[in-house]
Amino acid sequence: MDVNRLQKAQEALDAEIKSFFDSAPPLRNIEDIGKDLRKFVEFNPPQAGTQIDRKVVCVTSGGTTVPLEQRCVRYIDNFSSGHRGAASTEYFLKAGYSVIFLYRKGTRQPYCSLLPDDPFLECLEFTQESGIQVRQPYSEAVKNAISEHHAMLHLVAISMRSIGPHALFYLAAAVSDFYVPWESMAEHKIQSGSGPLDMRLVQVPKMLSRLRSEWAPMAYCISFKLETDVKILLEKANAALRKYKMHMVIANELLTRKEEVTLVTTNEKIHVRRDPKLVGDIVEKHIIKHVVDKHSAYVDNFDHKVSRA
Ligand code: 9Z3
Repeated sequence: MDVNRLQKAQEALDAEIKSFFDSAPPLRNIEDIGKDLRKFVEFNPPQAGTQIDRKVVCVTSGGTTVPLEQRCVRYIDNFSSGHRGAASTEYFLKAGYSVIFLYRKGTRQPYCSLLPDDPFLECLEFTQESGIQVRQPYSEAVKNAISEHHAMLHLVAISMRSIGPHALFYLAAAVSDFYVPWESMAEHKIQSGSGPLDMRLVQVPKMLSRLRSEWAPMAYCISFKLETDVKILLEKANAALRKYKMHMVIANELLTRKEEVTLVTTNEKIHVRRDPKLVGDIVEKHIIKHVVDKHSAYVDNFDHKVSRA
């Protein structure tokens, strides 16, 4: 692409991103989130002169919805359960990372996979002696879930930029590719009875390249590529790697996503699968092991370059 066309493409993307953010209703509690963010940064300062081992990962998890009305009655949704993000978070914590878990309400939470789907009804019992208590089979799982959640509550948001290469983005959320801009959205519930619904969805601008080039240029960035047709999966993952300058793209197919994935980087493809013979073995355990190794090598390489400069 020549310089002129490249600049035009940049300007078009800038305009799309601006119109995407302008058309969205303002973020609620933005001040509180900002406060948490600053607290987290102070809690997690890069320590000059010491070998920093504290790494921070931002895990995005669960699906995103596309509202069709401003006073939303209906929305377009996707399948993501949030399992990948929640399970990966557990392994990141085990590996010593601080985690910002950015998830969709109602999707899977770390440390809750052993709890029943309706924890309040299933986990609790009433006894004359001690009133309401956690039933024995769930007591260990509830204890783990409570203690880990408290640790994570601190970690709502962070300025990832300030910790340079120690920051890792692990973008497992299934992000909608299309949305209805706020100004063209019906205010009230769309009425039925007037024939088929004709609605134009606008493409969500890809923020990945912005994340890499401006928002956190030193961070290690991993995105996911999901397809239903395995024949095009690796080709699409490679294209995303190049186009958005990701450090790694994790390729998965809808039906086998809990069994196997391929970690694609510029010079290798690592196929990772869970061992079905091992009880409790999950693919996230293997993914995070490789991710932690790659991120460590990236940080070492970075520190090495800085010390030589
Ligand atoms: C994924 O591919 C995740 O692995 C899954 C996990 C959403 C499949 P579950 O939440 O499923 O455990 O049920 N996430 C990324 C999907 C995505 O939207 N990728 C974009 C794309 O494919 C790139 S950012 O274009």
